[in-house]
Amino acid sequence: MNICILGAGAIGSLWACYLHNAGHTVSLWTRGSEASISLSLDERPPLVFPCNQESQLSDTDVLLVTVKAWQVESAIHPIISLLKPHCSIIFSHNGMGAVETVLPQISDHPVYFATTTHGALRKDKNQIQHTGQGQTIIGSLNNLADDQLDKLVEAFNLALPPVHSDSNIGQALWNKLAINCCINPLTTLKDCRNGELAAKDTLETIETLCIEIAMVINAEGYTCDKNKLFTRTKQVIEATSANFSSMHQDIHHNRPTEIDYITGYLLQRAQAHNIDTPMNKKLFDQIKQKEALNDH
Ligand code: KPL
Repeated sequence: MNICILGAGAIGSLWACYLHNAGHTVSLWTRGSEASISLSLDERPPLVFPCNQESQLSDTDVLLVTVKAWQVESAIHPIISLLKPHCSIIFSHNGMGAVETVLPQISDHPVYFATTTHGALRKDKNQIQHTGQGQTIIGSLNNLADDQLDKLVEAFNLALPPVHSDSNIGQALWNKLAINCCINPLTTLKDCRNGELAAKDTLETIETLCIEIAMVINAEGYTCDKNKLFTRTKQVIEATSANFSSMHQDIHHNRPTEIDYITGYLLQRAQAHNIDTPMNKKLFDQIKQKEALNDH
């Protein structure tokens, strides 16, 4: 397939290398004007990808959008008219609420969401490290997408397994969002690695967050048990103990965070159901204050 990756960050670059190695023709699309980008995956010889080539974009079968939630609209808007009619569009980012804003503009395309737990680190512009094996779940976001879901899952699974399809992608997204609501703001405010959240007083805060989050997820019509969520959060804290969360890294590098699409999305849905979520609100306000001190 001809695959274009919109956004050459850590996860986008990781997929670019693995999809290329699986035999696909991969190009990149970035904010810059460079005509090619060289990427080495885990000390392997560099691969050179064409970049920002309109001819390549107009022949793309699959557009994989790996920019952050807050960049989705501005990144995809200028290129929609360049895509061929049946080009599949797969979004993959932390958080919820961003794709809804662009769905009406791309309703002629099969649209999917992919959520992944792979760890990737962009060591510099040309070096990408696969820091943690994970898995990927892909689900359809519109009716047009259902027909080709299996074919896409098979192609992505051959490139970087395991990849599964999920007919209830909303549940998978809420599961991920719940974990991000617990880990990302706290690691950012405490300026620590994920593992340090296992301290007793922090776990009490996380337990309160889980109670609030489970109420919202249930009100949205999805399944969430507060005790299971607490246990799963502790497992992720342990499994990713040496990592700095993505929100911690954003603040550290003076970038905007995804808070509006993580805790912010939870608060919006809580308000719609008249559910009180004071602990999540407190963390949201504190991250907003920290973000305002960044000059981006
Ligand atoms: O997804 C993550 C993130 O940092 O955004 C977790 C699961 C918290 C791992 O760091």
